[in-house]
Amino acid sequence: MVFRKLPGVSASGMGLRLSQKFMFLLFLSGLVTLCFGALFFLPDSVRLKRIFLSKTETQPVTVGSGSENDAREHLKKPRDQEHPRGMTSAKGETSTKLKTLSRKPSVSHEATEERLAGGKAQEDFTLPRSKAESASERATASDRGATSDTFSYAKFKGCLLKAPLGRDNGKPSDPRTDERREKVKEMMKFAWDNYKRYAWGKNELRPVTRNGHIGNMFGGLRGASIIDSLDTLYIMGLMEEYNDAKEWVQTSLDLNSNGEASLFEVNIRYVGGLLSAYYLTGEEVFKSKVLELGEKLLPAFNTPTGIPRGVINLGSGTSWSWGWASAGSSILAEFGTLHLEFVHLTELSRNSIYTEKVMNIRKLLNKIEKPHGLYPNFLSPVSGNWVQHHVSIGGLGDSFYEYLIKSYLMSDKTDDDAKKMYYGALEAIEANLVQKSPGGLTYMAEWRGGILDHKMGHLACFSGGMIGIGADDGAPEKRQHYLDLAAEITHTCHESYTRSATKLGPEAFRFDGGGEATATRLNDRYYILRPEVIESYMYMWRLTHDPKYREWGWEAVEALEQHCRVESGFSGIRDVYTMTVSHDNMQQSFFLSETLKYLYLLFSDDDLLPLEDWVFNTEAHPLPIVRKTCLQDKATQDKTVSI
Ligand code: DMJ
Repeated sequence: MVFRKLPGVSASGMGLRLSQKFMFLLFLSGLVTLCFGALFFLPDSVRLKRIFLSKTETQPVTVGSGSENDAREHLKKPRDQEHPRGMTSAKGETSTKLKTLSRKPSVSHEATEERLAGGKAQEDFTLPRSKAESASERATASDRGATSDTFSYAKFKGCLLKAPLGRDNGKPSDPRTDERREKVKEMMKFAWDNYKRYAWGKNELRPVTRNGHIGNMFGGLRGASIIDSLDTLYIMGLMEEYNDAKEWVQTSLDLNSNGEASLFEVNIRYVGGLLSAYYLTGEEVFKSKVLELGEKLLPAFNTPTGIPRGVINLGSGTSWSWGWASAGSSILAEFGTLHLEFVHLTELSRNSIYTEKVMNIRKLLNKIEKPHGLYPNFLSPVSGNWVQHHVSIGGLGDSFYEYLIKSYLMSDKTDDDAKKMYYGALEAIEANLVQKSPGGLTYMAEWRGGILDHKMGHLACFSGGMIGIGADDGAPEKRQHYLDLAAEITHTCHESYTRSATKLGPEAFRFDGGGEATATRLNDRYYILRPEVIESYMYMWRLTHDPKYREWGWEAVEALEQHCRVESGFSGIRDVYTMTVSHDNMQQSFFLSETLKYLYLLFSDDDLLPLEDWVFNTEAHPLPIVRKTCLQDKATQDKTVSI
């Protein structure tokens, strides 16, 4: 039987006309496009979206920022139940696609070193965008005149005024002080030994349950307690422990993580910790690791204004704003706490890109209009405008101010913009935030669009030390005034400790509702081994040598021993006002990096890490003052000799 082909009917056997088939295909492709398109508009929590989109385009898992929401997260819920928080995506600015780079000889010093060391990157020509961008940025920077000389550790050492560890490692001549210092060293060894025994390679120790904690602040990086401890172990002369830590960095610190990290936390703990370990010891491994890590942070700055977002995927370079930060804004204490480390990344790499990134932030902040001269805590990385008018010297604002004065000091007092901005900010803080309580206590209130919140956070207690170290460099007639203010704030913070049952201070204390320097809200009563109050004691001791600061430090040691020391480490407590303590089961890495280091320095002679040569980053990692003229003179001398 012969089938006759009907006119206008396709041969496909579907029985459709060509035009009908075309219409059908058009409809089908429209439907498919619509379905995939719709995925982008689904809320980020929808599972379907996570399945269909690549990981880097979905929302990352992380916790809050280092300045206010960092470590207390674990107090709210059991760690094991931590879950993703919403974030504001910035995928528009930073592509997450893989790019194939053409083979090109590397121009960077660190890459050369890596090749010489038989490093892993030699044959890897398919790099994620983050790598690609920073490689091209690097090339641009060197085109723009990054110096060709390499960093010389010997020259750097030659430009220090004093030996970093002093004459006798800072050993005090007074036997009682020496005994106290030995006690702090024992505490460090105890904290470290337990971390090593139960949590080696994890980020923190959980001292009650005797296991490790990883968390989600560091984007898959591990060993936060190791990196944070390197310099403390070294200055305390705990050399066996320091060597274990160094070996771990050599063999196990893997920077090729692909997780979402807090730019701020990675910078202050990992970059800061590795930098100071390098400057103190001259061990090349710390330098090569920190340069490798520094490069991974650069894509966070790829925003319309160059103000980085809070969260970065260390593998892809994609960055996000914290979901809790209003309208996709960046946090002052986070993007304002990069300067010290980034200047040193430029020093070590001889690549100006790092300094350019932070100078750009500085320029924007300098230019932008400030309400009453104050710097609000939230800024849009897209428009470069403030997002709301909450000002605080505590969480969300704190270390921005600290880094202004420390940038000036670290520049060998040449960075005049930093100086001007610091004293301008301090003047505005004094005019708007500094208060005196009816009981005569000086404190820093918070400012919400002109309305004062009479609360001071533990975090804000660093400001005693900050105002103290800046006292010498403002107007000469204000020197004593600044020293007095620094002493008053430190006194108030000490009061917040003495007014509690445990003699440890709460997370936040208030000056309204009848009380003074006391937490009135239940959820402000915890203490998580934070350093800020002790940090101010240390600076005030160095500046005044008033013995009360050492006594106050010793009170803190006794309280830590009594309430925070558990069988296998140190733990934060949930309520400083009750003697039947409940432990939070967390030995924060900053306890090893800051709290114990500041205590040790408090009971040491001033020539251990002298302030003439070193500034401490906000995680207490000492960074050397950059003596440009001296370094240049030394370079000229070298040339003369070699001619
Ligand atoms: C540390 O990580 C740093 O001091 C940071 O600036 C604020 N929070 C903690 C300590 O409290």
